[in-house]
Amino acid sequence: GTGEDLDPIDTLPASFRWGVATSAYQIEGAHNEDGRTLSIWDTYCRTPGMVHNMDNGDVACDHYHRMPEDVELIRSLGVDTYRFSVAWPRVQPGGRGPANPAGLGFYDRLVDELLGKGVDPWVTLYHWDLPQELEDEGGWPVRDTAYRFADYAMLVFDQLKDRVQTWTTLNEPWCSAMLGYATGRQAPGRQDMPAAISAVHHLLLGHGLATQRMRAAAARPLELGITLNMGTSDPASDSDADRAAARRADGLGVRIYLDPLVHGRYPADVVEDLAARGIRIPIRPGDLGVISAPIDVLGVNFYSGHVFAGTDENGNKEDTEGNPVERMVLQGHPVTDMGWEIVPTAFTRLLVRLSQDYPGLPMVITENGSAFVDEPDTAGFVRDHDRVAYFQNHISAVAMARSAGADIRGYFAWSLMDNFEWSYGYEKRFGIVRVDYETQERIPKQSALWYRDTIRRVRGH
Ligand code: GBH
Repeated sequence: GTGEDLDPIDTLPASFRWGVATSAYQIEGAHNEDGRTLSIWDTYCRTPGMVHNMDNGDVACDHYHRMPEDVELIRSLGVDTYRFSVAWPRVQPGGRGPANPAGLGFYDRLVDELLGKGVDPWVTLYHWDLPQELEDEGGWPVRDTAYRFADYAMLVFDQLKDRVQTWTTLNEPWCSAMLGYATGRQAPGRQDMPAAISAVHHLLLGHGLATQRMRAAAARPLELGITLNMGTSDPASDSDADRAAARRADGLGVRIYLDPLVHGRYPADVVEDLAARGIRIPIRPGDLGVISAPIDVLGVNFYSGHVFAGTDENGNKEDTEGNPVERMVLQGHPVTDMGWEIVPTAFTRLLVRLSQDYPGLPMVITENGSAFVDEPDTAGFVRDHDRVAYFQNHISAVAMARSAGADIRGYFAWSLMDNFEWSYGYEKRFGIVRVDYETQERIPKQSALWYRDTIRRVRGH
C-alpha cells in the first residue's frame, strides 16, 4: 500500500441509509391553525423562567407553511430518508376522540411530497408534544396515557400506512420521563422522581401497545422501533462509590429501557435501587409481554459520553435527601455550544456494547449532531468547520463500530435546520441549514455541503 489509511467513513456500504431529522414542535410553528390544541410545550414555554428568552414554538421555522420548499431542500441534500415527527395535538386535538382531518392532512401532503421527490419518510409518532389535556389528567405517570397514545398512533398509522414503512413510536423516553417529571428541565416541568419512574413504565407500555396494534393492522412488512438517547456511563475512578454511580446512570439511562424492550424484564439492580428509595415500577401482569413486542430497528440518538462520580465535591456519598450521589464529571474534552463534551470514541464503544448486550437488533443512528455558534460571513455563508469536524469524527465512529461487528444500517444528522432547541430556545443552533428567524430564509451551511458530498462519495462505492 501507499501508507495512506482508508477514511473509516469509506468503509460504510453503498447501501447505508443517510438522512436528516427534525421534530414537529421544533420546526412547524402554526401553533393555533387547523384545529391544533395546546401541548405541554406550549404551556411550558409560557411559564416564566422555563425557556431561554421565553422563546416558544408559535412560529419556529414556519415549516407548516413552507413544507414544499423544505422538502425540496431535503432532496437537494441527497439524503435517502427524512425523519420527522407528527404532532399529536394536531392529529387528535385534546388527546382523545376522532382524527382531525385538517391536522392529519398536513402529514399526508408531507409524505406525498417526500415520495414524489424520492425521499423515504420515517415517522416518529411522539417527540415530546403531549396534548395538554392529557397532562391535566396526570400525563405519562398515569397508566391511561399509554392507551391514549396507542389510539392516537393508530389514527396516524391508518392514514399513512400505505406509504410509510418505517415507524418510531417514541423519541427519547428518558427525556420525557426524567427531564419532564424528575428534574423539570423540560415540559411539563414536574419534579417528582416516583412520578418519573411511573412515566418510564407507561411510555414503554404505550410503545408496546402501539407496536402490537400497528403490526396487527399492517398489510405489508414494516420497520417498527423506538428511539433512545444513550451515551456511555463510565466511573470517575475504580472506587466502589464511583462504579456504583456509573452503574446507576447506565441503569436509568440504557437498561431500564432496553432490558424490558428486548428481554422482557426490568434490570434487577435498578429495581433494587429504586426500592431502596421507596419507588416501585407500576407493573401489571402482562405488561412486560406487551413492552417486549418484537421490534425491527433500534433508533440510537447520541450526543456525548459521560463519566460519573458517586461522591459530591466534599466527598459525601449521599445528598440531603439520603439518595446516593450521582455526579457527572467533565473530562476536559472540547465541548460544543451546549457544553456537551465531544467524545466520538464513546460513540463507538456504546454501539459495540449495544450490539453485544442486545444482539439481533439492527440499529439506525436516528440523531447525532452538535450546536455551535454560527457566524455567517459577509456573503452570508456559514463556515461551520466545528460542526463538519463533529460529523466527520462521529460518522467515522459509527463506521468503526460497524467494522467491529455492530449492525448499524443508517445515520441521520440532527438537524436539517436550526430550530427551537427546547429550553434553550432559538439560541442554540443544531442545523446543517441556517435559519434566519427574521426572514425564514434557509441557507445551507458548509456542513450541509460536506454531508451531501460525503453521502455521494459513499454511495458511489
Ligand atoms: C435530542 O435530545 C432531541 O431528540 C432533539 O429534539 C434535540 O433538539 C437534540 O437532541 C439536541 O438537544 O448532561 O448536560 O451533558 C438530546 C438529549 C439529553 C442529550 C441530555 C444530552 C446530556 C446533556 N440530551 N444529554 S449533559
